[in-house]
Amino acid sequence: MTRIALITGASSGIGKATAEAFATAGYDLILCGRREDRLEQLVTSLSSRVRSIALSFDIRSRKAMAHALDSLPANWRNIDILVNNAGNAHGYDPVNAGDPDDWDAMMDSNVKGLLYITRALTPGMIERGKGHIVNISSIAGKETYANGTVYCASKAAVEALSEGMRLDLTQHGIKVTNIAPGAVETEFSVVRFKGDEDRAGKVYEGFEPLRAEDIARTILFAVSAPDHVTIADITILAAAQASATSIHRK
Ligand code: 8X3
Repeated sequence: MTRIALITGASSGIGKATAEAFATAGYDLILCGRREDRLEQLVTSLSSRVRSIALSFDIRSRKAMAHALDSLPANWRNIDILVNNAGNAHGYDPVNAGDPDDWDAMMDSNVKGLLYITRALTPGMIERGKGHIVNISSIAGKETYANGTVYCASKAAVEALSEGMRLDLTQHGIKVTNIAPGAVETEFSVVRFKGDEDRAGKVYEGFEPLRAEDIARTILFAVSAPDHVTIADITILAAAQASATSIHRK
């Protein structure tokens, strides 16, 4: 039977690449994000391969999320896989100078949004006795670096949530996978540096960064594991990267 996967943050980057990888594996896809036009384009581009549906809402709003999920047709409600990918870094400052609006944005999407949608989908998974949640964390959740303190804290929270969800949900047949990527070249740094493309480009200079597809392939690997296997935690770094801040540049 075809499995249904819901991906948050599907309009670009790792989320979009995951939609494409899942399409090659034949999953039905619920593509969530804020940018409706991009989601609709993705639905159209996948339409020859799989059934997919766009759900446009801001993960930070519980109300908008509930409204979007309520609009799902009955045959889209038995969601097997939740990929908690939505999230971003906003700003790059020491705590004494950071913008609290940036902190709110990171905590509200990376941590609270992830929790809201997990809370919404897990009762159904429990009822059906199966499910798989993939949380996209970061190397920043395992190592804290200067100027990224709040982003790192939000991802450290994702690490804790993955562990805790596994403790809470394993008894119900739900698998939880935590994936922690290193330097992936997407819109990530452009968003972090508030549209400064030159500054963002420098982050990936002198080495070959990870691509969104590298993470997507790993997510697909985790959800394709046999029933008796849980891929609990994977850290993926660029080959030139030894830690969050140690990158061998030419
Ligand atoms: C993105 C990885 O190291 O740029 O989550 O924070 S890093």
